Amino acid sequence: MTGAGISTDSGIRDFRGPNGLWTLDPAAEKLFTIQNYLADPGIRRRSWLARRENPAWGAEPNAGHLALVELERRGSLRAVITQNIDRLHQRAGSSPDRVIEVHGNMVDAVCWDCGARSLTEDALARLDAGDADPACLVCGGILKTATIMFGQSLDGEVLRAAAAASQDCDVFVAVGTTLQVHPVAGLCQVAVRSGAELVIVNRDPTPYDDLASRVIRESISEALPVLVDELTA
Ligand code: CNA
Ligand code: ZN
Repeated sequence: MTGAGISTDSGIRDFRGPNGLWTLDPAAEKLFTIQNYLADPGIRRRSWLARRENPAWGAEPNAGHLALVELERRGSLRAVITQNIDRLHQRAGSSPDRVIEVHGNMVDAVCWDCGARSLTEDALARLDAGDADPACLVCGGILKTATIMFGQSLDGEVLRAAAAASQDCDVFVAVGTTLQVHPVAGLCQVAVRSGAELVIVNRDPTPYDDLASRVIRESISEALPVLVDELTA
């Protein structure tokens, strides 16, 4: 299971690490709350601007993402459960049907009112053309990226797939996540209860470190290739 920390070496900041978006600017958190997004056109405008500036659009996968592709190539990957919305696992070469995006993705957009799906890229083109808060082209409703904001519930089917994978593995590796966002963080416990070994690869301590048989505090892009070799030796 991966979090924002696997993508920092691709130039995408995390939220809660030492240089994290929220660590440096705690007020940014309110951009990510669904109630604020729905209620306040000003927040939506800021949110679309932030999306447009997101470094993920121009980022390339790093050695951490590639290590998980290699784990799959060696036949040892059950799934990549990711909290990330940046699509870098798929772009690195992980099979899309093995990547479980528990917090959605930023490439797709969805209408809050009618559920119509579109591309974020198209909304950003409208933004560039002067529409600061692009509405749904089908019903005029509120458009947002297909990401899960605070206050939104997770997709039940996606969460079930993540829980099933957690119950069905020998080793559960939590990579680059503070394990503070629930219910996803609880998957560590689900895996351990089902008999899996828990390995944590994260620079900062997490609430699940005591449950882990190994905690690796090194750089993810350096440590993950080594770990993959060890796990498949
Ligand atoms: P987080 O809470 O920001 O934690 C990231 C953790 O990774 C921190 O503990 C860091 O110390 C650690 N870390 C960062 N870089 C490295 C590195 N190179 N080597 C070792 N450790 C490192 O992120 P979580 O994923 O736990 O939080 C969940 C949120 C963040 C999810 O909803 C994501 O959608 C959201 N997010 C995603 C992205 C992305 O898609 N790339 C970016 C920022 C935030
Ligand atoms: Zn609509």
